[in-house]
Amino acid sequence: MKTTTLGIACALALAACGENSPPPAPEPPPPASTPAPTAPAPVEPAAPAAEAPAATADTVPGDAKPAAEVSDCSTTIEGNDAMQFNVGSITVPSSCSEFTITLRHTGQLPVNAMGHNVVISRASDRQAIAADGAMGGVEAGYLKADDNRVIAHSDLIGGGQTTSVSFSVSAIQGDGPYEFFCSFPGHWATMRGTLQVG
Ligand SMILES: [Cu+2]
Repeated sequence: MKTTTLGIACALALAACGENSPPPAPEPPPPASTPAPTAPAPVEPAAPAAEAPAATADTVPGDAKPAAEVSDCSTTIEGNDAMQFNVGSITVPSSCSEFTITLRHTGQLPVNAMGHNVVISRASDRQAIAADGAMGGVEAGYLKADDNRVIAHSDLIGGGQTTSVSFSVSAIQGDGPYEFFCSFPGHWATMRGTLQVG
């Protein structure tokens, strides 16, 4: 019956029974009250540095993916959170004078983590366009301003968004081959396909 006795003793002399219950946790120290000189905002997650992709310019891009379905001089393609377009080639009917590519980002990641766009250029210009674009950052849509190697491009979008780009078909009837690709750093390794007039 020691417990009971102790209990009563405690009831009579609360202060003496401190050992039975842990002392109240000390208040957390107040946050350092130095007038916070705004710490440099953490730069947005380092864009995956243009890691050397295994694919080279000589590899046929998107060769394992289906061709885009085209109708009314337009097509809709998809980009996802796994850094993939759903098609590997787009053939523009020669009867079209203008062509529109709509891009749906079917993923959920935000634009600064998994942004996608559609850039149209000569295949031989792709790497330089992407390298220069990477320096512009996400705000610039990962494209250099007024890059005249870019034939056309859409906005850079995040998961759940849709964008589109239109261009004159005559612009891809010159000295190709031409491609569509995503200029987000590192993405073109998997996100590109052929673009031709057929
Ligand atoms: Cu992308």
